[in-house]
Amino acid sequence: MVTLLIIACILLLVLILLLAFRAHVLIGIIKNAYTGKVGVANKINAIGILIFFIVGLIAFYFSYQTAKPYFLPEAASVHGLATDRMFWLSMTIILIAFLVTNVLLYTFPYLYQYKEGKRAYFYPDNVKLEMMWTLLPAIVMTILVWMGLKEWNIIMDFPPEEECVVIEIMGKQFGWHVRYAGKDMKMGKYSFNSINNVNHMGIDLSDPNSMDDFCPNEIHLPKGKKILLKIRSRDVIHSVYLPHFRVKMDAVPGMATKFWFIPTKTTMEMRDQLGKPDFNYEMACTEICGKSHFAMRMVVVVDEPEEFEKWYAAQKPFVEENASSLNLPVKSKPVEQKTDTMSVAVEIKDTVNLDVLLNAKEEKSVALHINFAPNEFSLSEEAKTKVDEIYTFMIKNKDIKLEIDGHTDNTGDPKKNKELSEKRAKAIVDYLVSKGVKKNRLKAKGYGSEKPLVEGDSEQAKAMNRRVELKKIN
Ligand SMILES: [Cu+2]
Repeated sequence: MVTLLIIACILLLVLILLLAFRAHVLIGIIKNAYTGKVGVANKINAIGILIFFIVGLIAFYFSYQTAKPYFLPEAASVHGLATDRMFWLSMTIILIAFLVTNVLLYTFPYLYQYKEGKRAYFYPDNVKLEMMWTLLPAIVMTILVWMGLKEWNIIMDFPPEEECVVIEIMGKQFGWHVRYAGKDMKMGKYSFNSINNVNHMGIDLSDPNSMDDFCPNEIHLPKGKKILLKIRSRDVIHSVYLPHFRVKMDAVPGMATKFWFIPTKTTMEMRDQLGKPDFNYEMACTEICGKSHFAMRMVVVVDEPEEFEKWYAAQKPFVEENASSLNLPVKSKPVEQKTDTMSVAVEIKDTVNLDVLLNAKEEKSVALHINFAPNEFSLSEEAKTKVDEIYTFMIKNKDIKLEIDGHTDNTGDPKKNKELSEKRAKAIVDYLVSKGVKKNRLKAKGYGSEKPLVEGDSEQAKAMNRRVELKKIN
């Protein structure tokens, strides 16, 4: 940084010197003191231009070296390696052309500066030279375009869906939702009419194929297998960006786009290669889509195929996980209503303002009413929408650490309530960590029904007491 600043200062100084000499000549003309002879300023100009070029080249080199640590590592996909090769080939050719033209441009004023008695050579045209500098770039361009087109055709040659792991991606302000086809390997239909604050992707719940589709919090991909992304957007244009795989495709409202690729390195292999044990692949949004655009991040995990199979088999279908919020009967297991019900008989609508925590004293806490299904501790899609606000808050305020306390109402066994509240608090922490918040910034605690917010047994009081509290910790 300091080096760059020094170089910038030197360049500025050279520019000021050149301007000063020019001003000196012009003032001479105005004052009639100018004799019309080419003075020493001409020589100094020529040397100045040369120095400008040399200092510029050194700055160019240093800026490259400074930026190098931020370059992406070697691509982790098959087509990524090919596109990177294309990129660096183009860069090399551009660099050569840049050096040749600029060396000529900056050295000629010095070599051919004014000398007494020397006259300029009149050189109107040279057909051979003109043919060369027209044809050479044309041929190089044609070869580059032809190579690029060949790669592009491979990228755009989609394999049949049956050969791929299909992942549906939905972008919305501000987050991603993804869906896998479930055990039957058939993705259910979707319709924008079905979209609500639980069913973010508009999954058509009347389609039998939708029944086992699942919507995880992070994307898992099997190494070496074909991945097909089917991309949609709910509101504005977003852009699916998986930088390490060199995947980028816009998510456009009203139309489905797609991209396919083959990942070649597992998360573990990449961590070893980079020497960063906490490295994670990610899916980001690369379209400036609104004020919380930066929060559109989802962790991507590349597994060995066997691990992927295990993960896939362990996922719970969307309809099962959100049965209570979707008002669907739960088929898989009967619900025992003995502990804290978390029923939605009375729903508390929070207006979340987490900013009050920023300058608050230790004991200040903010209560959030997040609905869980009875006896359940996994987060429904509706709950995730609320937790996403905590995520956005934590990403904006990088230094803040939070304690997440789970509270239940006083229905049922206090011991079980305490366990349940702890699991719910932990589920929130796990979700935030899965989105990329550092683990050491979060703490989960469960209080069960020990610390009610309000006294009483009314449904309203119970609903008020079923909550999560956020506290700032140091
Ligand atoms: Cu976006």
